[in-house]
Amino acid sequence: MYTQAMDLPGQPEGKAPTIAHSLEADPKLARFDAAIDADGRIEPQDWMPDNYRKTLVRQISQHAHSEIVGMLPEGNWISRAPSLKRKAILIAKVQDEGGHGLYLYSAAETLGTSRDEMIAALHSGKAKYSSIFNYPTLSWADVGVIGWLVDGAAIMNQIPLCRCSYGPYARAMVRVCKEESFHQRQGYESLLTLMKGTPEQRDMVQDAVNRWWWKCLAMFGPPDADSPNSAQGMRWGIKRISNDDLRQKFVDATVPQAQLLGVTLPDPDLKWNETRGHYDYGAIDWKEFWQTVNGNGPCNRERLGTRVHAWEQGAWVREAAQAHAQKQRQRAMKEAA
Ligand code: BYC
Repeated sequence: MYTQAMDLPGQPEGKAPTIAHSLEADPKLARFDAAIDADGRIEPQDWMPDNYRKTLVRQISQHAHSEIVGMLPEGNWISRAPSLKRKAILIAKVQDEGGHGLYLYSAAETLGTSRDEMIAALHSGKAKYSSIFNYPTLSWADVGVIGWLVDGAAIMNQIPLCRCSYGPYARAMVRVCKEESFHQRQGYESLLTLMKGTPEQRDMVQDAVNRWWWKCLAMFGPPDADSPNSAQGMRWGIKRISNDDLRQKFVDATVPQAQLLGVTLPDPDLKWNETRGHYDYGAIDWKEFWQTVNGNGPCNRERLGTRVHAWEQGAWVREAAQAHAQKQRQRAMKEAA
């Protein structure tokens, strides 16, 4: 359903060129810029500007937080899945999201930030995570719609990150995208099944689509003109496609899927624009988006509360794992002596 292609009209390389620094003035910066200009990879041992490091820690840790907070809305449905098959699929999916969080925290750690620091920033409310996970999952159809639309939006955003200039992040994203593809398909397949069911089941799907559609469009971030981090992120080859261009790609890919499914996307302004070769769509409620990003969405407090509680309840597991590792190390040293 989604391709690896990233070509956009009028944006052949997907990133703006960096300004070359003279070798004599700052050889380290010149080497870094040359690597970025040549579309090379920056690795943990390479020199990098402080702001490049900071930007990556911000984005990768926010991404990791989104994965583990993203386990919660769907996790709520594991005990209520309608069949053993759906329960097994949902458990696997939620477990995958936990795994994505772990790859991403590990990628961020290669930049010199500890896992404890990142988790503390999440728990104190200082760090952001995706707005989308602050909305409730009211029915079983929400689980299918999250797979179809939320994971669909995530793939659209994350495929370009497989070519991010920072090696560990780019490599983590390859596996994440493969797993997100499975997530998207299982969601869509679950909705296809519901749409073949009773009128009540079809209404439940339509209701879930109505509640999630606009939130998914906002998930790509503010419009390009109001996105303070985009220009630098694109110049450094961290972001490859802008927020608005990704949003447009998502709308264009999703409309035919909605038609096949038999649901209506809740936007009277959604129509094909022959001149642009894209679908036009209506206005996104950015006020509501910022309210949610800033901690005042419908479920922000509940989500953070659940995370903090899980962290506190899991303290004994972390302590036991550390004690076990310490014992193993001591045993290995004894045997080596
Ligand atoms: N929610 O200048 P901008 C998943 C913030 S997990 C909250 O455009 P940037 C999944 C942004 O951080 C999906 N905040 O920023 C998991 C910035 O604030 P700060 C998560 C948002 O970084 C489980 C400010 O707004 N995906 O798919 O250039 C189950 C200005 O924005 C949001 C990722 O994290 C938002 N939606 O671009 C199912 C992908 N949007 O940091 C699915 C990696 C923007 O300056 N991240 N903000 O205080 C990215 O690609 C980019 O960071 C973003 C934002 C496109 C999100």
